[in-house]
Formats: sequence, structure tokens, C-alpha cells
Amino acid sequence: MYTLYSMQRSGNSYKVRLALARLGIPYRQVEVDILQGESRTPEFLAKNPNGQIPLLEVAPGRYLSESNAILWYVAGGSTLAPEDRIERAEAMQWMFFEQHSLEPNIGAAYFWLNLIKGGRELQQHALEDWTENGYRALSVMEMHLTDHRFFAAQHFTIADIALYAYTHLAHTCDFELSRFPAVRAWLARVASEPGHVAMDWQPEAAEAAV
Ligand SMILES: N[C@@H](CCC(=O)N[C@@H](CS)C(=O)NCC(=O)O)C(=O)O
Repeated sequence: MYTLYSMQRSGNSYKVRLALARLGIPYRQVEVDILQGESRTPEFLAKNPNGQIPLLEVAPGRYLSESNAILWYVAGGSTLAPEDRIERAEAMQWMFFEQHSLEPNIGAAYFWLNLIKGGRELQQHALEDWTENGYRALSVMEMHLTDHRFFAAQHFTIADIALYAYTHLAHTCDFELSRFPAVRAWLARVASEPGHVAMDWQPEAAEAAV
């Protein structure tokens, strides 16, 4: 059985929980509190030298990091991971976009405004850039979703899971989504997919970090 090192309030970790739930794959979950430095201990760094979650133990002693790489691994062979050459490349295109244009802006705003006490004051200058670039990313998504139901392969894929994680949190960190009707319709579409779970959902086998 997989072991997922994850933090409940981490959007990158939520991507993996969402995919595993949707695929009906059982796993053991270990909560890692990054705010307490639990991803930077020597024990954790031995598993992921990059000191970040999510981290999936795919076989004893074999670890995979980077949320979107984990999505490709767990979804491989399912309809969530397109196999057709161009559809696969399009899914990757949107997952790279997520990491380069969405997560560093909306993800950063979410982290500092929701998880760090006094984060707004500490990051006032950076917040302006995150807001501008986050809105730009939302505009790109809006343009695509105006005439597409999903991001790749014309059906729900891991590209949607990757983009959903931080987009569905955008309203919690000052982003006003009323300007993006197609994005809001897509958020509702993803949330109504069979097997969808919310960010606070945990698998039955969840365990506290030791
Ligand atoms: N590109 C990575 C980013 C992972 C990431 O930023 N993880 C954050 C939590 S969402 C983390 O572990 N931060 C703790 C740290 O960097 O010390 C991914 O997509 O998995």
C-alpha cells in the first residue's frame, strides 16, 4: 500500500489525495506539518532531499516527489492520464502552466494569507505581484474554458486535478472570481465528478505523523 506524506491544508498534497480518492486507491497517510519544520528533519530529507510534501512512498524505500509527477504515476493506465500523444502533451502543457503560472502566485498567496499569522504584512510587496500574476493565470484559464469543458483530452484528467487544487482556494486569498464565469463553471464541474473529495477529507487509514 502507498504511504502519502501530506499536509491537510497543502494544495499540492490535496491534488494527490483527490486523485487517489477518485481512483479508489487505498493508502496510508502521514501528516507532515511543514510549519513545524517536519519536512526539513534529517529523517524526512533522507526520503526527499527537497524537503517538501507531497511525497509518495510507492514501494518500500522508493519515494516520488512533485505533485504533478505523482499524479502521472498514480493515474497511469486510467482515463485520468491521457495516452494519446497530443492529448498527453496537452495535459502536460497545462500541468507545467499550473506549476509555473498558477501555483507560484495563488499558491503563495494562499500560504501566506491563510497559514501564516501576520503573513499579509510580511509579504505586502510580494502580494501585489502574486495578485497581478494570479489574475493573469486565471484569465488564461478563462479563455481556454470559454470553449472547452476540461483542460485536455475533452474529458476530466489529472490536468484538471492539478489546476483545481489552488484555483478552488483562490477566493480564500483575495481573488475575486466573479470576473471568471467559465472558471467558476469548471470548478463546479470538477466538484461534481464522481469520487470527488473535499480538501479536508482524509482516508480511513490516516495516521498522525510520528
Ligand atoms: N513543486 C512542488 C511544490 C511542493 C511544495 O511547495 N510543497 C510545500 C507545501 S504545499 C512544502 O512542502 N513546503 C515546505 C518547505 O518547502 O519547507 C509540488 O508540486 O509538489
